[in-house]
Amino acid sequence: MIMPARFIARQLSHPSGAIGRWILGPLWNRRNRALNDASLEQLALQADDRVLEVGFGGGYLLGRMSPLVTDGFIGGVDISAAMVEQCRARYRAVIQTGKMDLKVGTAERLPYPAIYFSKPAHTFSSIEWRLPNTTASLVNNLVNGQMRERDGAHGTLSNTITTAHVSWFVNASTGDLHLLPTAITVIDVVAAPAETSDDIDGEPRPIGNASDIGADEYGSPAPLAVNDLRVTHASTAGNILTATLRWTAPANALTTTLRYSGTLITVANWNGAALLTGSLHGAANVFTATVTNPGGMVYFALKSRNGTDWSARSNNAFWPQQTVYLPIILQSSP
Ligand SMILES: [Ca+2]
Ligand SMILES: [Ca+2]
Repeated sequence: MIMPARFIARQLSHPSGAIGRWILGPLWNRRNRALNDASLEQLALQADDRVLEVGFGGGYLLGRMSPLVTDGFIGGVDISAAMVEQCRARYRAVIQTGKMDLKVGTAERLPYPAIYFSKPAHTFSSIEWRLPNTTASLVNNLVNGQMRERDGAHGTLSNTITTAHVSWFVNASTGDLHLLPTAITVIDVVAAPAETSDDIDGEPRPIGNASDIGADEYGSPAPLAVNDLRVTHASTAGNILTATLRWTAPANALTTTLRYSGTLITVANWNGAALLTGSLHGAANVFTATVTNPGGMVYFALKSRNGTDWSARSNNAFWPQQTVYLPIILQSSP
């Protein structure tokens, strides 16, 4: 068969259709067999590994890896829809078990945006910065592959971890890459850049004592301050005041702490106000306080906690409440 040189070159860069399927597939396999055998040896695959091959071509390495990765997962990405179609047919049985998935894509635009692969089958980069005259700042990245420059670009790295471990994440096999509390290598160890005020969940950074490395900030944000604390019922017996307090419980609150004082409770004097309860459930929205009335006003305020972080102080509720009636002004006709 004679083909124009330009046509062959185009087929090699992006095989398609019958020619790609029947000629270039087997050709690629033969040419790359030695390279693929070397890759396979380097990988030292375990049964439960998660492997990604970028540019699987005729699928030779997929076939070599499949019997070894019996309890894991093999992902494959190739730029050629024809090669993907051919290999899907060839490995239909494995694909039907859910242990292999082949997609059209490129290394630059992987169709696995949130999947942890324990062993990329060919060396590719988790993050690259490229093009001359580029100066990149790469901060607080958590990856499990190399990061590198291309084409003469410049980059400065800080707080980079390239050895992310599968055990640090909630469920890497399903793409849930939220951090587990055991990921102590990356939790509460850095300051987030000023431009990065939230995490991949849209939750504010930091949560806990400091920010975390990677896309996820572990934990729940501090509860919002309660702003509708009020006394809904009160009675006195001698100098004992019994007051029912109500409020709207904020999200993320695990515990609620209530205090009272004979003076307005401020941020500065919060710790000096007398403790009513420090162990009320975060979802509670009512509390009956029994206090000795020092005479004059009694002020109440609360803070909520998500386990580690406090909310701001609530508004003050107070007793006795004073009801002010505005005068009615009649406008008389002249
Ligand atoms: Ca944190
Ligand atoms: Ca988060």
